[in-house]
Amino acid sequence: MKPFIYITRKLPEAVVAPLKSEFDVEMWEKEDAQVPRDILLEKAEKASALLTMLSDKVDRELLQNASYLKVVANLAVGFDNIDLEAAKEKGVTITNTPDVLTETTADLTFALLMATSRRVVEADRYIKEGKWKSWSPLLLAGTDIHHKTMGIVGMGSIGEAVARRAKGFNMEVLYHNRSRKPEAEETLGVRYVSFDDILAQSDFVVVLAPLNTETQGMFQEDQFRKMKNTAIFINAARGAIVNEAALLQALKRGDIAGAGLDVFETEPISEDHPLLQLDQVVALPHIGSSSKDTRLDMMTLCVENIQAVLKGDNPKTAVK
Ligand code: 8YV
Repeated sequence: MKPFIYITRKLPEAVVAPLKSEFDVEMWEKEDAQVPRDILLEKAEKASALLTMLSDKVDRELLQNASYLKVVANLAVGFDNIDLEAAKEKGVTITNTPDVLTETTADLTFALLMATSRRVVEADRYIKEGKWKSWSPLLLAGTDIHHKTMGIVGMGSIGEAVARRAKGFNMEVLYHNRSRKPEAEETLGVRYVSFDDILAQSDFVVVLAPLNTETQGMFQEDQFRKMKNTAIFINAARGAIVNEAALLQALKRGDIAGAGLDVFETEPISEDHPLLQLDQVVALPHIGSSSKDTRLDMMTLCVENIQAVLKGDNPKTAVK
């Protein structure tokens, strides 16, 4: 019997063809719904490999009953949906998709920053709703980006790629990270400061940290109060790093001026969520890495990682 591989979303045939020639492959086919938990558990019990998304919980319960499982290839650089400790105990290799999505995610982060500060979405809505009747000097006046200060929270490779873009806009770039990055300081001219200094000094606070026990709930009412009231908050990392109720209040009170969000505490966020009713919020449906080329590269990397592990080789990008 061929080893069984379960893929939790419909992926293009060309991407999965190399797996299908060697293994028994099944995909969740519905594009408008994610695979229900009971089906995922049932498939995992038979699978040698799973190709998963962030929205699939690969927890102890799933891993304990997955007797044949050798590898979980997560279609994301983040792996906060996976219990790494339980996977290690069970000898299951976890892989992610770093590097291939770095530049694309940095592009989107910058797009979000620009859209929020220059009110691009509001302006588009304004013109399409037929509101553009005359020109006035302060029509949809936004906030400048150039020569301002960006504070990056989480200086991994995506943080560095965003810093490089910021430097092209003549911005000063501060960063806060678990560990200092001397090479980035030297090559990019970024400056390490405390988290409180990021909050106090930045015109743009940009969150690009992974979600873990240290970063969960890092932004509460206090943190927003410490920010400039002209500041714009950008989150392209994980919703749970931020207390969303505190963010909403900060925006309503005017503690900060705006927010660009690609991620939310609960995804998909409901359309009547109060954050989405604010003009100073630009919201995106978690599309940081979503360019056609990059998503294809991510999927291909997942397939290669599965092939490697099932052949007994080391995968390209195992999570350590
Ligand atoms: C994922 C992401 O592609 O890589 C990550 O960690 O957040 C995105 O790039 C997306 O969430 C699909 O799993």
